[in-house]
Amino acid sequence: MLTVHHLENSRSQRILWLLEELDVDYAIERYQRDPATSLAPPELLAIHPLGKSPVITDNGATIAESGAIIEYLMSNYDDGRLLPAEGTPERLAYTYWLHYAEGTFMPLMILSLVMNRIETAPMPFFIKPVARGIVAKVRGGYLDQNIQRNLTFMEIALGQSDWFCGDRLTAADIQMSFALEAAAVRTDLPGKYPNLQAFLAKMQARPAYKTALKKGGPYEIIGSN
Ligand SMILES: N[C@@H](CCC(=O)N[C@@H](CS)C(=O)NCC(=O)O)C(=O)O
Repeated sequence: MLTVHHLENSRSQRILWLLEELDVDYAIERYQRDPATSLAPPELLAIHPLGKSPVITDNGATIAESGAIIEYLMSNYDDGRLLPAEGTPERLAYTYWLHYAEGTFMPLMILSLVMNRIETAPMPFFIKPVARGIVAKVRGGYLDQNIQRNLTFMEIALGQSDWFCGDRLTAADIQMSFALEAAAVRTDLPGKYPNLQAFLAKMQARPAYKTALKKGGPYEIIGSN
């Protein structure tokens, strides 16, 4: 049976959501983060050499990387519901957002998490101003403007259609879900970007999303600790 190697509070939640939308039977193998470091446990390394989640195993294949997993699931389990037709503008948008989530936006969210952690890390008092100065430089000189530009870009995209690739949900929206949920805890998205907030509310209200949450266990995206 298709198995999702699911790390708590992580990106693999969106794979559970996708499988629920597709109505596919699957098993969940659960993994817990190290409470001190938030890293995945070594057991995940036995499944894939990078030891990250999501990973799925199916019919003898082991597939890592959310975008690759989504492509595999679309090829093998979608009946056309969550994948726009080939050769359409919606399909082009689908390919774009599927890659954009992890290729462009998530590196900004990871850098933001690292900066938050440096700001809040225990350290000798005389190091603090130095660390804070470095964080301020990274934020002021690079990170903040890139985050704002990307949030505005997505806000405009969602002002043009209900979902990222037109008027119906696609698997690219599911790939984008984690990016926006991360932005909701690491940026000023809440209260500032109405289309992004509406997207989050709409996706979180879907029955398949709620079922996946129940099956997946803890799902709280790490903000700063
Ligand atoms: N680009 C990869 C990222 C995978 C990734 O970094 N997963 C995180 C979970 S959100 C993880 O496993 N973190 C635990 C760790 O790094 O030890 C994907 O989308 O699958």
